[in-house]
This record gives sequence, structure tokens and C-alpha cells, in this order.
Amino acid sequence: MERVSNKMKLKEGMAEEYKRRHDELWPELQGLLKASGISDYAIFLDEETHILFATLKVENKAALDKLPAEAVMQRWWKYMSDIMDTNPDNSPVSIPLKEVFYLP
Ligand code: RM4
Repeated sequence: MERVSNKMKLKEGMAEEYKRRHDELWPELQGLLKASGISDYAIFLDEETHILFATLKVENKAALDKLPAEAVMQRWWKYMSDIMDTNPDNSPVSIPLKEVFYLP
């Protein structure tokens, strides 16, 4: 099991909408994430900076590299692109974070 964290950026004033969309996470996307070996996936919002801190566990990190090619992932990213900082392909600007502490 590997831990992976990264940060993304939400557009100002979109906190409620971001939470609403994730409360209604598409079952198909949830299925893909679980089938990819992801668990304990949480996203926290820093309300001062609008930075989203995402953290998850995954059985094998290589599985994450396959997600961008999945149609449902691309549809989700397009759906989310109006409220997040995104790359030209609609994927969120996602900056990997370095683990510096862990207490099991
Ligand atoms: C986020 C972002 C991530 C996705 C989660 C479910 O807003 O789009 O890439 O893994 O939603």
C-alpha cells in the first residue's frame, strides 16, 4: 500500500459547489477509483488559499497513471473544469506533495 498526496486549486467562491459535486460523486467514477486500488481518498480545502489537499492510499501507484485515459475520468475532469485550475486537457493542475511524516 502506498500513500499519495497532492494539491489542486479551487476557484474562489466554489467551495459549496465543489463539495456538492463530490457528495454526488458519479457511481461509475467511484467504481473506477476503487477498482484501481484506491482507498481512504480524502480531499481537504484550505478556505484561506482555496488550495485543495488530496490524499489517498493505493495498492500500486502505477494504477494511477492509467486513470487519465479512462473516459469517465475525462468526463469528470471536464465537468469540474469550470470550478478548478486546470490544464489545457481539463485535468486539474495537481502538484505532488512530499511525505515528511507518517504515524501508522
Ligand atoms: C477531484 C479531481 C480529482 C478526482 C476527484 C474525485 O476534484 O477531479 O482528479 O480524483 O475529484
